[in-house]
Amino acid sequence: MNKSALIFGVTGQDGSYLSRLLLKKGYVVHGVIRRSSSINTKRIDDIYQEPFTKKKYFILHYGDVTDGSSVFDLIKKIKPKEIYNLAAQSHVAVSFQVPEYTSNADALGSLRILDSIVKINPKIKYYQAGSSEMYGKVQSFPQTEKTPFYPRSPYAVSKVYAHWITINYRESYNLFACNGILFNHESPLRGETFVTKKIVKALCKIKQKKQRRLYLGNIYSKRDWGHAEDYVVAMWKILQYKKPDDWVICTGKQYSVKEFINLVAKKINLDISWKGKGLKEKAFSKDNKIIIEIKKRYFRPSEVDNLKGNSSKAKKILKWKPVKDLNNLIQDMVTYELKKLSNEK
Ligand code: NAP
Ligand code: G4F
Repeated sequence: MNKSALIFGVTGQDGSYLSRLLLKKGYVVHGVIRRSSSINTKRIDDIYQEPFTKKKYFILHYGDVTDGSSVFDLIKKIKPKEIYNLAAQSHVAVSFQVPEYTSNADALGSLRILDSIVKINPKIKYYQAGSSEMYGKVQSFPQTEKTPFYPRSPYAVSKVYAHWITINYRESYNLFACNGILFNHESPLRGETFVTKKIVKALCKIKQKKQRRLYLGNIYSKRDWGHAEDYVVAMWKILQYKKPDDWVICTGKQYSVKEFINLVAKKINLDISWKGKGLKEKAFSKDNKIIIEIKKRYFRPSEVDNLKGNSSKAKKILKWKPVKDLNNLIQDMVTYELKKLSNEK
């Protein structure tokens, strides 16, 4: 009998990598997609199976974590062994623009799934996609499972709710419900408006003279960036461990956004030099043209300046460690972007 998993958020970066991992492991994977006016399944199109395929191992269903009845009905119909809740309005800056929707999806979405599990089958294992954003204004350094949270955005506050409701349901109803506290993870499939993807995409285009300028916000915040391909392995391991628990998943290395830009520029042999300070700071090309400008509109009402995790617990107990470092990550992202540009010729 194949194991079955249900992924909320299957069309996202992590949903795509996780689906591939589970399919490789012989799972039947059910994914929840939302209706949208234009098709948004490009990250999973290559593993999609026609509805008429006889033996289906990748099955998509319409649903939405803001719609409790669809959540309940899907879990009841599919009866999966494992549920991965990756569904979220996951952009921190956007969460200040749509705080109520973000809270509904990111906080109450988790509650809806957990409550359905209790009512349908409390043996279903549950993974909650928690975030290092929950540490926000960091209270200790580096951050571990014991570091207190200090969320700094509607997104992060919602994730803190999801974290604690997962623990509460675990303790109240004896659920196998786990929190992964994942630090930033990127890949060629990263959403276009997250800073790493925005930088790689723009610098590759600038190098080929297909774009003139890149506009960014705070380039002095620091992040612990890993590769999504490694992080979905951690999600799976978390649900295979003998008991439910909460886990920090990170690389333990930290770089600023500016350092990330310099590394990408070096990788594609783009000469850049920086001049000025604050909003007047700019990056120039070899021929003295402005290629990067800082714009106030990309700053957040409150920023998370400094994230760096410690995943010793996952390393020791789950035997998880990242395989790809920042150099591998940048290489993968750059290769993907350059190939895409050459296909556009
Ligand atoms: P992502 O690319 O933005 O994907 C989010 C997924 O959630 C998409 O499939 C999206 O569907 C879906 N979704 C959004 N609202 C939904 C709703 N109301 N009902 C059902 N599905 C909904 O995010 P990601 O980078 O893969 O991250 C996966 C999860 O991990 C998210 O919960 C994120 O907050 C969390 N996380 C991410 C990171 C990171 O660095 N990537 C770090 C820590 C935690 P559409 O395609 O239809 O929009
Ligand atoms: O790439 P970002 O938007 O990621 P952020 O805010 O760290 O959130 C991501 O990681 C979290 C895990 O810690 C996830 F939970 C969350 O879902 C998401 O995946 O921004 C990174 C940094 C920030 O400090 C931001 O202010 O880059 C800075 N930044 C500077 N200029 C920018 C820009 N961010 C974006 N998105 N766009 C800019 O132009």
